Amino acid sequence: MGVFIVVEGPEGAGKSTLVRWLAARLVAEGHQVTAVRQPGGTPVAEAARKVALKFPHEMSPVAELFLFLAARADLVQRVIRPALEAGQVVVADRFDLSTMAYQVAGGGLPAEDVAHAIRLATGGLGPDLMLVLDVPVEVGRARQQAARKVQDRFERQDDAFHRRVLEAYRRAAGPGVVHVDATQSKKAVQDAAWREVMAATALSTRGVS
Ligand code: Z5A
Repeated sequence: MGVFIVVEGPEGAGKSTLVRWLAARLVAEGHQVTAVRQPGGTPVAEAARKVALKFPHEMSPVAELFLFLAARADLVQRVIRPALEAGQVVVADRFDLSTMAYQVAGGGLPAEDVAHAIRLATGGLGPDLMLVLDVPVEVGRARQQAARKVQDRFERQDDAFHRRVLEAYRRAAGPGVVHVDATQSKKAVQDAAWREVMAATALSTRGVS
């Protein structure tokens, strides 16, 4: 069985940047790596992503939840599980904690019901290591603006929504959960993340041990 690493955090925290860097570093160390983003990564998941993020009309919160979970179910079954079974390191940009942060803390859906639905979608698959990048809402927004990112439905939500999302990330705890101060330089974030990857997953520097 391979190793499953998830990078989580609010918008503009630097998740995609870190996932790209971790994947490249792991490959350079001799590992086989699959990097994925959520929602996305299969034809069904990319189609669900388009509707979940770009649909111009109102959508019921439960419909939105199931779009994210449809995307995740397909990605887990068709990409993540096969890669782990082949002994690869899977690095994911977002996973279940995003759903608990955005749809539950942000959107107000009931936590227990959503947790059940997530288990159905993933078959209970969880990461070996979850790096939660922490940045204040204003810092993340400023980074997105500097990068000229086109806003999606979530980025247009009000500040109160984004603060609830951030608080949910800050409360995250449990086996394998590590919080990283992502206001630091990219290099400092990468160094901190790499230390955690080494410590938590017992990866050798040449191939999975
Ligand atoms: N969503 C949901 O509601 N429920 C779910 O279950 C799931 C997702 C899975 C996905 O959007 C949306 O889906 C997301 C939640 C919702 N909503 N929003 N908004 P996405 O994939 O399009 O966007 P994102 O995940 O929020 O990505 P992002 O805005 O691009 O943020 P990021 O990946 O964390 O940041 P980045 O692209 O790596 O970096 C942003 C900029 O900052 C870039 O110019 C970097 O060069 C720069 N950067 C990165 N790190 C640093 C540091 N350390 N210092 C300075 N500058 C930095």
